[in-house]
Amino acid sequence: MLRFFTAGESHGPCLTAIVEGVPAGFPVDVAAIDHDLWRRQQGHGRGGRMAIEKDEAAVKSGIRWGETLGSPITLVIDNRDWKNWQKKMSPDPADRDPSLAVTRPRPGHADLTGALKYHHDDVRNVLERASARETTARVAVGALAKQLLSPFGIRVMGWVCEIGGIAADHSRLSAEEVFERAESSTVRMADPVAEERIVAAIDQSKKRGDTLGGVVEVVATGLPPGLGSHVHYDRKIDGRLAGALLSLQSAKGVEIGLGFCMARLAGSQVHDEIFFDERARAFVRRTNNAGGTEGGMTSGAPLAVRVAFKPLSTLMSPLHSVDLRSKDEATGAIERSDVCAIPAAAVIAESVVAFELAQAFLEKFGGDSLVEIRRNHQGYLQQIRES
Ligand code: EPS
Repeated sequence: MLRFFTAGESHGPCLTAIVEGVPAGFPVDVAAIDHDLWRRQQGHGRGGRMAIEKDEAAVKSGIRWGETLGSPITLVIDNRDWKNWQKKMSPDPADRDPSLAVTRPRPGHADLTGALKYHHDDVRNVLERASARETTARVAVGALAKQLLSPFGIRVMGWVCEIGGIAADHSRLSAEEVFERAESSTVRMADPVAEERIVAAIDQSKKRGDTLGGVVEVVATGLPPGLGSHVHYDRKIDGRLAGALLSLQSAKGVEIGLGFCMARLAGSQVHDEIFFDERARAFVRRTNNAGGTEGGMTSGAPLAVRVAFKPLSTLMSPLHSVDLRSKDEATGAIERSDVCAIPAAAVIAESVVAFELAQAFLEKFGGDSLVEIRRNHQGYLQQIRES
């Protein structure tokens, strides 16, 4: 089974990911991992940290001469900011300095609940790991996952749909066109008119000491029918995608295909009718309202998932809070942060989807090497063509 762990604090020495269950013989381009790490750092609305960091993955195990060995792959991304935090984040008890404690929890962050649950009276003990800096490791893992999917023609693409209630109009573009154009957009979308309004909204939000959330979309193409399964709750691809996406910092909602809109329409308006294309000898649909999943399995149509992210909870004009120790009225602590990280969230969601799909893909076509998996994949596609 493909699985991974991440470790590391936001201002610790590094972030580490260990990916286990990667079969042997897959070519890995580390520069492509670094490119995704770079993409995660971009976007209008990012804060001072991104000027300090230059995220790059160092491969510590599992890859030799550009190919996976079948052993666990360890990726390490150094935090350049660590040099400014060595004492504050030191494991050495001699460095303890109670005057550095953060005691004013920020509404919306993990601060208060984490402090109560783990019995901390210094919120830094919670916020360092709760920080979305952890997604750096998840993007590295996702970039690797994409390289497990690409030999089979599967592509995973993410972009921004809306920020601060201002939505992009992508209705006349194909997924590939949206993706390509969004790559050169400062808010990762393919609508220059909406982009201009959003950049202004982010700038205004910054002036007010406020933050903005938004919605991102991920589309995956080239998927075979049948990843995931209808037979049990924890094998359903929809649930696995939604669970993984909702585990992202600030994520508050996930919808697949028409999603919540479907609830307001009649069955005859939403379900994708089935036809048979004699020439291609394949079942086809003329619509994809289901967003590429039916019965907990990929249908073979493009997967389309959207994720809603709340605005970041670190406000430069902070909200009402209470001091953890004195219980006095206070305002939430101010940490250096971003005004809007939705363009980065699109890259992160893309990475998370890539991992979940790679896991389901290897489950279906599993084997110990690329050669074996290729044979299984081709055999299955032929079986479908002949059925
Ligand atoms: C970061 C994500 C955010 C940033 C962090 C870097 O994390 P959080 O969820 O804690 O707000 O704030 O930057 C800093 C903590 C900093 O010192 O600027 C990321 O995506 O790398």
